Amino acid sequence: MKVAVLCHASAGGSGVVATELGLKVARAGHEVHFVGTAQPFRLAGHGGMRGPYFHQVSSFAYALFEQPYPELAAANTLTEVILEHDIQLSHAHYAIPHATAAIHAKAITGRTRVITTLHGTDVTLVGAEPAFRHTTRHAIERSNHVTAVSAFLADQTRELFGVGRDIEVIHNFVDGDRFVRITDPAVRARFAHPDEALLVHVSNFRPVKRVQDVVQVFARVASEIPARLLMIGDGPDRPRAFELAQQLGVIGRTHFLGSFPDVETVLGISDLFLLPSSNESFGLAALEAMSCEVPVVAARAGGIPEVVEDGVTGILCPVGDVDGMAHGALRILRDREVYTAMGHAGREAALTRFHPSRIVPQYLAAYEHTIRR
Ligand code: GMT
Repeated sequence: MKVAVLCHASAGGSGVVATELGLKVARAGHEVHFVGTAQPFRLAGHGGMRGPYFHQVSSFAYALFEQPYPELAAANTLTEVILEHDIQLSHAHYAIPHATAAIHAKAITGRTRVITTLHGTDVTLVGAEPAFRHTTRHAIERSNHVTAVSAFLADQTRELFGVGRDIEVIHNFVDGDRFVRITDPAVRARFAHPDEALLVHVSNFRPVKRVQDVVQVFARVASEIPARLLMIGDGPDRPRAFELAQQLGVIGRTHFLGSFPDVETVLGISDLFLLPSSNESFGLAALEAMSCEVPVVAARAGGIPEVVEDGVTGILCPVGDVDGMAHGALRILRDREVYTAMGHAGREAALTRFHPSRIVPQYLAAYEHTIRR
C-alpha cells in the first residue's frame, strides 16, 4: 500500500500514535509518506532511502493574509504527494485541519481514499467550537472510514456532531519493549531518595489536564509519607501549578522538568502516575505508565476507564476529587501487595489488550478495506 499520514508534530498523543503507527506500517513493507508542518518528534532518526518519508507543508506569509492558512497549505502539499507518489490512502490524524485537508486533496486529485482518526480534543474541545463545527462534521461525514481511540470518543462524536455513520474504535497502543520497568537503583537515584515515593505526571499542561489537581493530590500524599513529584511536559497551566506548589509548601519536592524527551526513563522508575484530567479520550501517557508497571490514579473521565481498570490497574475517582485521589494514592503506596499487583496487572494489560501486535493489524485491516471498497 502507499499511504500518506497527516499529523501534528508537537509532543501530543495524536502525533505519537500517528508516528509509531506509520513506522510500523512502513516496517510491514508499505510505503509511508508523513505530511506535516514539521517532522513529528518521534520520527527523528528514522527514514531513509526506503522510507518512511517526510514532506514538509510549505508555509506562505503574505502581508494581506492576517493569519496563515494551514488547511490550504496542508491540502496543497498532500495533493503534490498524492500525485507524485501515487498515494492510495490518506490517513488524517486529528480532524482539524488534517481531515479537512485530506478531503480537499481527494477532491482536487480525484484519487485516494481518506481515513480519519479522531483523537479527542479535536472533537471534544476544538471540534465542538461553533467556529469549526461545520467543517469538522463535513470531514467526518466525507471520510471513507473513521476511527476513534475509544468507545467514549466514538459515542461523543456521534452525539456532538449528530453523525450517524460507523466509527470504528481502535485503542492506542504501547511499545512494551521500550516502556518497561527500570530496576537499576542508580537511575532512580537521579530523581529521588530511596525512601521516597516517586509520583509522576506527563501532559501538555492544558486546562483539561487539571495540573493543579496533580499538585493538590501530591501535597496531601507528601504530608503523610516521604514523596517527590516529577512534572513532565509544558503548557499554559505550568505557571499556575508552580505557584500552587509554592503555596502548598511542596516546591522543593516538585520538579518541573519541561518537555523531557526521555519519558520512558522517568516512567520506568516511578511509583505512581497521576492523571486527573476533566476529559481524556484515552490517556496514552497512563498506558505508557502501566507498561512500566506503574499504577495509575486518575479521574473517571472520558475514555480513561477503557484503559485503567478501577481497583485492578489503578484507582479512579470523580473529576476534581483530590481527597479521593490522595487517599487512593496512599492506599497503593503504603501497601506493597496492592502496589505490586496493580503494577503487574498494568503491564499485563499493556502487553495484551494494547500491544502493537493487536492494534496495528486493526489499522492495516482498515487500510486494506478502505482502499478496496
Ligand atoms: O492529551 C492531549 O492534550 C494531546 C492529545 C492530542 O491530540 O495529541 O491527545 C489526545 O490523543 C491521544 C492519542 O490518541 C489520547 O491518548 C489522549 O487521551 C487525547 N487527549 C485528550 O483527549 C485530552
